Amino acid sequence: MQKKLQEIHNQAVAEIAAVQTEDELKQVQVRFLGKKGEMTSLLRGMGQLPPEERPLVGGLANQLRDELTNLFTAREEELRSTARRKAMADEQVDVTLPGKPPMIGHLHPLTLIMDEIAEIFLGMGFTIKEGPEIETEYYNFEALNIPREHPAREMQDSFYIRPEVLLRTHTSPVQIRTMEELAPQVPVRIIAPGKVYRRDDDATHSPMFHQVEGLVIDRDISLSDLKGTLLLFARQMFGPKQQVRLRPSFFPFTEPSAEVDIACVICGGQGCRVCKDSGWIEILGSGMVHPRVLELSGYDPEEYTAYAFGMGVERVAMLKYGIGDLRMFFSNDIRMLRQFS
Ligand code: 2NM
Repeated sequence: MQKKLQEIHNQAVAEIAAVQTEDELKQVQVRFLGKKGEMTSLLRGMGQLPPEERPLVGGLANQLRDELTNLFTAREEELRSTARRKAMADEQVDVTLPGKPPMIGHLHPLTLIMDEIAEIFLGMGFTIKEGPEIETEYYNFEALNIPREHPAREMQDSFYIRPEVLLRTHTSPVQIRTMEELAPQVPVRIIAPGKVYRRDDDATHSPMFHQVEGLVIDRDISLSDLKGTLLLFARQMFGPKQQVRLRPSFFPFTEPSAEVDIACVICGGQGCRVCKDSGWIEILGSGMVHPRVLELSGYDPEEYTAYAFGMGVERVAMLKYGIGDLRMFFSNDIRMLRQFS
């Protein structure tokens, strides 16, 4: 019996030392001290002993049970604190490590150029006007003196939503709405920046693009006011020595009409691929607002004159940044966009 107690002791000590988790320890504890465990069955066997040996063996068994209970408690505490230390080591953060810099967004190059254009005209006393991108034929064509048979009216050039309703093909409807709103007040000095839509899609045309158009109405506004204003614009946009020239052109809504060229920003006027060896690049359409357009929107053409102009923002951005393909602005390639942060 005493030998058996010694064996249980040795066995338990070895197993307690070997376990690595509290669960394993619990299983060992049940096996040795539980109701159906080694100690219980040993104490049950006491009945077989001669009565005079029982007190001694009983005392030794109690002693062993107390000793094992203490060992289990001590080992449990040890495993618990090891687990706690490991959890804390896993959670440890080195606060001296450099952080991961967050990705910071920025304005799109077209927005930057549009803001820059707006800023130049704001500096000359213009205010900004906006209007709907879905327009009626009246504001988009009729009020601009664009006749029904005009090629620009053809279905294949515009996005129609339903008869007489379409996505605006230029921002001129904003000028018309402004004239209706303000007539016959003068002076009017506004620019209308925004998105416009045409059924085109290649290296130089996108179905959606951006325009900034301008309108100035007052008494005695002349073509020289137009030229002076656009020369100032070109010099602030492309440099103080920038030259401009006006070339006769035609638009239904202006008379006379002029295309505005700037000396080629790529070759400085020497002749290159971009300016097709002419030394000049077209950046704007412009003209004196047609008397019929003024009259339709409430301004007496006998009393007031006006000039207007329109430019493509993508075109200005391509020239300013030396970008060859318009589709670069809409492909959202992060390597391209990052260059404008
Ligand atoms: C252009 C060229 C010439 C223009 C005319 C008007 C309005 F509404 F006042 F008549 N707005 N914009 C105009 C004139 C636009 O873009 C190439």
